[in-house]
Amino acid sequence: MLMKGKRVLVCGVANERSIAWSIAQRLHAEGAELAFSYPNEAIEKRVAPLAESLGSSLLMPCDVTRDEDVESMFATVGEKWGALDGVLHSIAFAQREELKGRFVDTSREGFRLALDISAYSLVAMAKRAEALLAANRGAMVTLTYFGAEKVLPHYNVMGVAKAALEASVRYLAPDLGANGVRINALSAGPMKTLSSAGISGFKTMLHHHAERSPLQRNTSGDDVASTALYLLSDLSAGVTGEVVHVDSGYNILGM
Ligand code: 0WD
Repeated sequence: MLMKGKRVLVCGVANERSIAWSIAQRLHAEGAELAFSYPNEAIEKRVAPLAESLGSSLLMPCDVTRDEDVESMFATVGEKWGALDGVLHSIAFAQREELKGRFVDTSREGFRLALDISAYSLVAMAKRAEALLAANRGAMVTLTYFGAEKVLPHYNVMGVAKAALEASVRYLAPDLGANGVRINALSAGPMKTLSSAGISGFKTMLHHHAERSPLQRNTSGDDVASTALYLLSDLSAGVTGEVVHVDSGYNILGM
């Protein structure tokens, strides 16, 4: 049991298809005690029964666009638990109209919102999580995608947001590392979830990935959960600031 006696805050479960949900289940199976957050009441209704099914009694509101929400979430964790072993950031958002057509048409507001929710939120969370994680030499993990590195059709402003997210992981690593806290990104292959449904042509991406990737299959929730477990447990004690690809090897291809 790699996570026995460890406490992890999971942010970004929207429903049972969420990547964060696959990870939460694996952490629980390895003995972790979990807390969850939700951004609004509609998602609270879906997350509450899921959290309960894993014996979690700590469920907190947190819309990451609001500093006061992030502040009060970590204050609550501090009051209830005193310290943390892990934080999972599995959050991203872009307006639907930005995920189709030409990137050059991205609006100022659409750009701001995507970067705020998908990249800055990690920095805002790291700032408040640091002291709680330092007590247990804990770790943070965020979810990213290949669209940060290369151009993919329709990923548009989200690719730019993921590039900012990955650079933020690198810049956060020495800050947090000085207190014994690690932070890494997990770059997952395309998976069918609520968020990915908003990307125009997503089915074609899935098909292409299964056909062309070295492992000749799509990425599963179990694939991602296993690597997240590694990154949140002591198995990766010497690893920080990395982007680890869990994509059936797709990113190594030239053609
Ligand atoms: O193919 C995919 N699905 C991939 C996803 C491949 C590689 C990476 N990722 C990333 C996503 O970009 C994201 O960072 O994984 C992360 C999780 O995405 P997911 O599991 O695919 O999607 P979903 O189940 O929708 O969870 C993302 C959640 C939101 O869901 P909705 O669908 O309601 O937007 O992020 C949360 C919310 O729960 N979220 C917020 N949380 C707090 N404050 C906010 C917010 N303002 N906005 C969205």
